[in-house]
Amino acid sequence: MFFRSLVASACTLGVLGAASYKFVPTQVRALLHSSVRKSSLVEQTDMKIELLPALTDNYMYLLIDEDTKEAAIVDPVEPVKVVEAVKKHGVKLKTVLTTHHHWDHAGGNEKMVKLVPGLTVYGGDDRVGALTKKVTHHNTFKVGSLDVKCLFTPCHTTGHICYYVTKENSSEPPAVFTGDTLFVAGCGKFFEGTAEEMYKALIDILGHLPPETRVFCGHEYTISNLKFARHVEPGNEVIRKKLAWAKEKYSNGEPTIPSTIADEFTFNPFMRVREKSVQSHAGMSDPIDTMRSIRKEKDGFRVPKD
Ligand SMILES: N[C@@H](CCC(=O)N[C@@H](CS)C(=O)NCC(=O)O)C(=O)O
Ligand SMILES: [Zn+2]
Repeated sequence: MFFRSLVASACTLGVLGAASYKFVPTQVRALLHSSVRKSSLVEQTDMKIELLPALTDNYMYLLIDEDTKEAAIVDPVEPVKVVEAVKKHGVKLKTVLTTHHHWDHAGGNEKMVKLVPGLTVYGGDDRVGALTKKVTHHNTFKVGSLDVKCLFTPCHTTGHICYYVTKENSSEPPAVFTGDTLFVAGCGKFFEGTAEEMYKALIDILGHLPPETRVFCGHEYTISNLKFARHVEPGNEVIRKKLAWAKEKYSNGEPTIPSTIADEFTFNPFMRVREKSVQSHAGMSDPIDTMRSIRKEKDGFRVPKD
């Protein structure tokens, strides 16, 4: 686990900014660019979403409108990989969707717009590189025939945006790109926000999306998140089953993403702060106090080996 501790925090580098990345030794940088993780494709008749692994545990997502073959890329931190995927699918890349300004998400924007001139770059924070359209809660726009709605979810950062994607009259599930707000079985650290804000983001905003909505998050943290979830709710069988499934996926280099909003309510402790089992673990009776308490606990949690 030397590898993990060495490269643990692309996000920390993000907080420090791109300049500090220059001082990371070359060997470590090479490790950051893992190539063993497989990409994968979620195919619907209305939209396709290619999961593109980036850095150690980040994801970029290529969103394709099947009707017009127009595409958007979420958090293109490795723009060359994006260009390759765009060529492979034969689509027109028009849009960049930036979830937040951290380096491991927005750090590729400047290069992305150089490689593909004319892109519209969306984001909710002036700190986002190459930003052309600043958005806030419930702003909407199109990617081809797909509708994108911005969900303002400040807490991990003050300008964090999730992107909710639907297609009119479709019988297939919508998609939401949750960046570092909602992870599979976890949530982002509260770098610039409060438990109240994360409660609003997870329960009031994301939690009210249609339950079948597919969740595409910013990092592959599922195994460590589920180990913490198991610690919070040792008696929750859904968590144990999901952990066994996630370990199997991970060992094959396959993503554990997407999940759904409905599934998150069954195993994600931060989505379950209204449950008695989670509240009693925290020694709290209020959901927001529970959110604050378990986030603090997870910040210092030593992830067990098994
Ligand atoms: N715990 C992370 C460490 C890296 C980290 O702090 N990541 C940021 C996002 S870049 C975060 O919000 N992590 C959520 C968490 O640790 O629960 C891991 O599993 O590798
Ligand atoms: Zn991140």
